[in-house]
Amino acid sequence: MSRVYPPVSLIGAPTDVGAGDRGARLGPEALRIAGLGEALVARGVDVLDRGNLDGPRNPWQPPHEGYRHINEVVAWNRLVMDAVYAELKGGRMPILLGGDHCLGLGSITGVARHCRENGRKLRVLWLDAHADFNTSQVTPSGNIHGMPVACLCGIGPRELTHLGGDGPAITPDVVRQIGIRSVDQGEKRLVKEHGLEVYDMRYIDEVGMKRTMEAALADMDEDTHLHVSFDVDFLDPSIAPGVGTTVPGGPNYREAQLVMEMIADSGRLASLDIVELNPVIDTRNVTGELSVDLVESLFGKSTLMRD
Ligand code: Z70
Ligand code: MN
Ligand code: MN
Ligand code: MN
Repeated sequence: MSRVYPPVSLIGAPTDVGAGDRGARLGPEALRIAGLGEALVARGVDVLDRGNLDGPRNPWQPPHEGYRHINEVVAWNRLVMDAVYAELKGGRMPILLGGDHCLGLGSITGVARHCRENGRKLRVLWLDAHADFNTSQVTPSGNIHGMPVACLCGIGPRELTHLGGDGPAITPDVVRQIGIRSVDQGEKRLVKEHGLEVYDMRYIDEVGMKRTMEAALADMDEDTHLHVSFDVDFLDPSIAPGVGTTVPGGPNYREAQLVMEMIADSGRLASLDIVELNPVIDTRNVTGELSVDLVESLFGKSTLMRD
């Protein structure tokens, strides 16, 4: 299926305030150097690089009352929420260049507001090794990049669950998680309690990626806004070493390409996060380059068919 894409805006959010390792603050630049903008232009997409947001530095402190750097996390997420919302309002597709995954909170809160105001149904695909559904009670680390999905669903501290002002951004039924293979003990209970739709690696191994994606993309229509939150640690570490938290047993190159191609074929992609790329840990930006490769597929690049 060919599709004319709306104009895209790249938004850099160079921070790792939510992460357990420093380096994701360099993600936006690594994605640019890997040729993200040029690759989209080559796909025929109109691209504007808005540059980087400018938030507080990473104070690199231990957790306080269960959270690390909550004030800085709030500040960065406000900036991201406003920037993402403004692009959608202006008729452009925001691509958030993280930055760690705590920024998914701001990004999706901005997207949810746009959807509410325009009567659009939201679907969130969360591509990740982790469920990111921790709270201060159950987190092993206090790192807020392990909490954004819970916060989006209204579970967490008020500053984060009410980032958009008037209550949680989404309900759990909006979310489809794919590639999950690391969930903490208490987090597991919460994920079940709230009925998240999780396609973990066991499911993918048994059923295959094609049928997994068919299920995750089912029941969307022309009123659906599809947001993809792509944590690069979704990918198997053998192809994507440049992330803070590698977890073995992730999707391989071909499975990852299929994921992106099937999202492209759905024709519903309307906003995107690329997060957790850590060039300090990477090998010659291979993970940045792979991410760009996958984004090309997400924007309809294919070998012969449907180009
Ligand atoms: C763990 C925690 C996490 C990303 C690591 C890890 C969370 N569940 N998320 N890397 N992207 O500390 O909460
Ligand atoms: Mn729109
Ligand atoms: Mn994540
Ligand atoms: Mn992750």
